[in-house]
Amino acid sequence: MALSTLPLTALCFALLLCLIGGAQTEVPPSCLASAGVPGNPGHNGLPGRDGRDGKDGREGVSGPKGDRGDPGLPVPGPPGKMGPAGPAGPMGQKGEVGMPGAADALPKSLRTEFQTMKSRLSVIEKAMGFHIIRRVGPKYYVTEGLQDDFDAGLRFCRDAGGDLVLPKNEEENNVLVKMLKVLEAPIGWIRTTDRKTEGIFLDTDDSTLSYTKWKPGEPNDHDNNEDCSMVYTATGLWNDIPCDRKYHIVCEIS
Ligand code: FUC
Ligand code: CA
Ligand code: CA
Repeated sequence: MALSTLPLTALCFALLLCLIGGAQTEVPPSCLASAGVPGNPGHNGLPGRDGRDGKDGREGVSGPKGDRGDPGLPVPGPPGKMGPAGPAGPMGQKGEVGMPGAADALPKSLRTEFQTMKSRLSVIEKAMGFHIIRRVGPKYYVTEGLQDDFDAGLRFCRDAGGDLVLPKNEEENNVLVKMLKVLEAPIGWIRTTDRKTEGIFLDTDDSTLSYTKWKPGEPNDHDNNEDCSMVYTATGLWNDIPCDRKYHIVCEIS
């Protein structure tokens, strides 16, 4: 309320009392005196307290688009998970010959001796896989006393790291016969056939025979059906015979 309105309020209050009093009786003399010249207006009152906050305004319109940002720093991100393995690439080129190893540093003579001993040990270890073993010069004749057809005999001996026996001299033929006697076998296979050219008996690598011991009149290709060969234990002589017969198998390891 303004300060200047206070005396006016007091005046109106006095006038109101006067009028209330006059309603009961007649107007008192004091009321008749209030109708004089009005006084000076009072001073303005103190400012009132702040009003309550207004309601929130509506959302303004969106501002203009900002400038393009600076380019990012070239910092690599963390590595991703490993992908599945790709297909094998093509084989690379052959590398250069390496430096001489410790063994190559040995004198040539010792290197040769070392290689010879390794080869001999390999032969002996293969031979040791058999129950019956005989040494013939640099070779070992070995057997398990089994009987089968010619091709099974070839496979059996080759699987053991050797070959079906084929004597190359009289001593070897004699050792083969002795082993067949130990087995009480009348006949054993020997590694020569004329499957490639009828009448021409060759080694299984197609090389010619340097030693033979055919029984007189053999090979005769009896019944046009004899392409494999065997040795008779009794005589040590050779004979051509059908390949599907089953005879004792002696192998050579060399
Ligand atoms: C001789 C041999 C044959 C066969 C036959 C019973 O003719 O040459 O290979 O053993 O006898
Ligand atoms: Ca034949
Ligand atoms: Ca024959």
